[in-house]
Amino acid sequence: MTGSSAGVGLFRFEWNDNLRVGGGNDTLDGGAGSDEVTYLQASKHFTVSVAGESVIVQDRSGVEGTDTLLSVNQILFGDGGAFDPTWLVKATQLDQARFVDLFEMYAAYLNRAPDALGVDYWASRLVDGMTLQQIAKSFFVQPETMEAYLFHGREWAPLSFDIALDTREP
Ligand SMILES: [Ca+2]
Ligand SMILES: [Ca+2]
Repeated sequence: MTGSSAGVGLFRFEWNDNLRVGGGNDTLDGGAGSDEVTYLQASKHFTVSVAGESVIVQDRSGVEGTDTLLSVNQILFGDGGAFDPTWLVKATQLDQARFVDLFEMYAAYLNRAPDALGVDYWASRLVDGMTLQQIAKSFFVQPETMEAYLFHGREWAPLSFDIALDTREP
């Protein structure tokens, strides 16, 4: 499926679709099924934000316009970059205090500031009902975490952070 180069009013697709939006400003509703939207430009050209249930994908180079996507499960970029925008939408439902928890977890476990997509992914898992402890466990199976701990020669988990977690959730 291809959107018009001038941009379109509204597309709504009720099956599993792989959609190629055009150059203008498009509004696209994936409808039912599992939907992918493909952009030809590399991911570095895009800014992705959330407005309500929709994801706004802006091509800062101007080539692909600014598109409003609803019910899309995967966005693919020309450089092979891909992500699930439903994380972004869900992440916006998380309250500020729990975002702070996530940021602290990044600092404690990975010793770095979180990347935007990583935070949105884990924020969406919190909204899904995953606990901070479960997320902490998931952090440990990531190669980056193991490397960070080997590099700094620390014990397996920062003790102070474990205590913080224990007091936070019953
Ligand atoms: Ca669909
Ligand atoms: Ca477009």
